[in-house]
Amino acid sequence: MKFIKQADPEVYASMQNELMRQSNNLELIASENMVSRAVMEAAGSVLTNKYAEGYPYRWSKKTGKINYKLYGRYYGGCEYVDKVEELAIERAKKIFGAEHVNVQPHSGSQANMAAFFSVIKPGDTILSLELSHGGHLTHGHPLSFSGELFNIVHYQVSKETEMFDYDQIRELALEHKPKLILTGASAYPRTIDFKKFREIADEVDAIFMVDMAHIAGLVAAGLHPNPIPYADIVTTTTHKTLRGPRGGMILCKEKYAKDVDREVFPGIQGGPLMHIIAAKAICFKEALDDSFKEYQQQVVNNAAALANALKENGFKLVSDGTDNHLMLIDLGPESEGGPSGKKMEGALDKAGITANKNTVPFDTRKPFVASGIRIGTPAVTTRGMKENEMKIIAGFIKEVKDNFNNDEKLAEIKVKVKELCSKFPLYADLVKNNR
Ligand code: DSN
Repeated sequence: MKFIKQADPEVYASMQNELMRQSNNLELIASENMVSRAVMEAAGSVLTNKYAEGYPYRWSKKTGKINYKLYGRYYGGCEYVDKVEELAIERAKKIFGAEHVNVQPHSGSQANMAAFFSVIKPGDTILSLELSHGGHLTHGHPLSFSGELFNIVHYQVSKETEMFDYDQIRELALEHKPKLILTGASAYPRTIDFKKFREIADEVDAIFMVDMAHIAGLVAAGLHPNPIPYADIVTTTTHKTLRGPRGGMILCKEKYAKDVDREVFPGIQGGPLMHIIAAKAICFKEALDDSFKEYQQQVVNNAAALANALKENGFKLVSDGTDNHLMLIDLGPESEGGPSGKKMEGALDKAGITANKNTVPFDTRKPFVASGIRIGTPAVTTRGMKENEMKIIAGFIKEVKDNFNNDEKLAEIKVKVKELCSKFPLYADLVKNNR
């Protein structure tokens, strides 16, 4: 970062501090990961200079299919970025078996917005998972565009199992006749049965949409059922388990392809971020390699090992465990006297462990305080940690909980965390060069 260091020492200092935070801390935020140097290089490349409104293809009048030989941009000089976007699209189609892919959404939220606009209209009814039960803001929260523009009906998880109750979802669908049924979650530790959702959607003649942002890497590796065969339209981010740059993507059946393209551009976005699309293309190449499958298997194995070790340490987990890359610790209600999610998040931070507070189903605390902590294994697995380290991490989390008000003790744990992290170096050359 020699140019940043010279041009802007203040930004440089913060970036340097962030590098060291990522290097010295245990990153357990379930939606975060650490990208390869190739992905990072693309995200910081000359492609940031290029305007490329439009697409690297046009729809052929003859065949009705996309044709990469036809110029589909509103700017000249796009011949090289065209190739990059084509590579990203074709690789994503191959990974997930999708009929059509749009790699231009700047984020998961924008992917969701464009997806909704492609298939339904403002005022239509959406049936989706409630945020406090593991859903996402853009799945209909009143403060999100989704809640403002659409009529939202939410399903929740079962009070007994803390898992999806497909009978309840079906009943709500029959009662409210939604135009669109949406599944996918930010904090749901269990496998989602897309076939059941499809059957419910068919029964009420609804569009079926899946937001697979959290599990996309697992899906790519065949470790979670693929929603593509069942859903009309699927959205994802590329930076979570998929381990690419921060961004979004839409995958859909061919019959929705033109509408999706039109809603992304010019519907809700202007120029695509070509440097990020290059980084997505590289991420997809990595995802097609056998080593990616091994990585995802280890993510799942580590999550299972961490969940077991947490339970052995006396923690209660939402739904009693995990099938995927994440788990939710239920810290119990205020009356039990333990820390809230907010307090625990702060204590973990002081110990060099990064996670986020999260509501648990039927939470009695406010969302900003919350009674849960969400934990995921994608980032620590990228660093090379395995089951043995998961046991050590569970021990750290237990120590933090037992000492959440004791800053001295938390500082002692932080030293142990740093020692563990030093055995699994992250961006070692960057750390060395910038010290
Ligand atoms: N998807 C959220 C998360 O899981 O952290 C962020 O939008």
